Amino acid sequence: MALKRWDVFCRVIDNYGDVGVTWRLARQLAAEHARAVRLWVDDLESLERLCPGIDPRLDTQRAHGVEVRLWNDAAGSAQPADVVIEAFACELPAAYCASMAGHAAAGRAPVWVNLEYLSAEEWVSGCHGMPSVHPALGLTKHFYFPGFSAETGGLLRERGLFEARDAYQANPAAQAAFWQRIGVPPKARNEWRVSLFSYARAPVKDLLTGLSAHPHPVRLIVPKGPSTALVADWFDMAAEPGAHGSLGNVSASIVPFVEQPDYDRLLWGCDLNFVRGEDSFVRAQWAGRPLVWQIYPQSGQVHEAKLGEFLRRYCHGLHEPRRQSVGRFMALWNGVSPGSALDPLGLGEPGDWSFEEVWRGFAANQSALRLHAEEWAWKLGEARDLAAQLVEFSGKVARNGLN
Ligand code: TRH
Repeated sequence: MALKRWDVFCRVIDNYGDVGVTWRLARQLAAEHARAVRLWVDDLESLERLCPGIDPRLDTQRAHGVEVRLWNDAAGSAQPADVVIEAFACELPAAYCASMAGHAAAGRAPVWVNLEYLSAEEWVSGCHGMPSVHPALGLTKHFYFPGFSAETGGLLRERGLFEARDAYQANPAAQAAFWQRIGVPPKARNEWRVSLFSYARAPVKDLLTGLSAHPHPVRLIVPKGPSTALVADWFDMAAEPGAHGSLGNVSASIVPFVEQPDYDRLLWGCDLNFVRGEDSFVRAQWAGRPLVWQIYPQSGQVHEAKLGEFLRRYCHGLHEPRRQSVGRFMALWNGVSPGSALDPLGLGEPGDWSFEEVWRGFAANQSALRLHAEEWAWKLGEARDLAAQLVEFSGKVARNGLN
């Protein structure tokens, strides 16, 4: 069975992660797997930020080989595709589900997959691929978990991504052209470039204090977002793209929120990247450069276990004191409390470490952390990418009649 037609449903809860992941997946399914993909999004303005070619006034449009549809009330009456991806439990329209049941009754059940959020936690391997039968309709939905181990659904990674990254990182002229295009001054000698994409609660002022003590020039590059006001305040400059400020050794540039492929270039061209959520977090890993992750906060502090499990994997093989400086710095950046899920990492009591001291250790270890980040990317890149695995998984479900 060809399973040619795919529907991907995305509800934007907040920020850009939900649409960021589904837009990336939809493009890859179309470009690399020749699937006819419809991406249903309930908030086209958010998608427009990632892809300025999108016109939020249009209910239907094509972009990058994908049919982009506004998820409005009319979506329920669409004919179900061969494979239906429900991203992050976004709840398909009831009428659409009823049509899926109709197709199933006629022996043409669509493959129905719930794409879950990324987590490095162990339990994910056990739940990846699990079926669940809809109580009223009798349709089977499968849970698909992205992840870091071979027993999970993998990570989104486009074909040729590493080759494109390596070519870019080896090409100073291409980098200079990119920085100029987004309004960042040319790189000074010995300059350390740091990108900053974070949530509002990140201790940005502590970071700026830490950066001020750096022995070489530093340029902080901040795409417009929650941290821009704090940075602008520090440098006494406008909080708008195109603004630049300097204080001692540290300069800052506010840049526009760039389109998704440009954000990769931004990460590839920096020496250290502060990222958040899910998709920028994965992209920073593919960049092969040191990263600091601000995890999306969840109620009941459940995100702390996710952070701890990622750190356990990421820091494996890193020698002291690097392991400790990475662990402690990410704990501080995330405001993780004492006695938390990070305890098994043996980082000691957070009360005992100051931001300034931990930052100093983290900054001093950057050369070793860069090698580590390169190796980490290569190691992760040995696994098959999420889109390829998802295509195979859907084929299996259809063939085995498990849907
Ligand atoms: O924006 P995020 O915080 O998104 C989320 C959502 O909050 C979601 O509800 C939550 O569940 C999830 O995180 C874990 O972070 P994320 O995932 O990194 O998404 C940001 C997207 O924006 C990503 O696709 C990269 C893209 N981006 C650009 O294209 N250009 C830019 O300039 C920047 C800064 C980001």
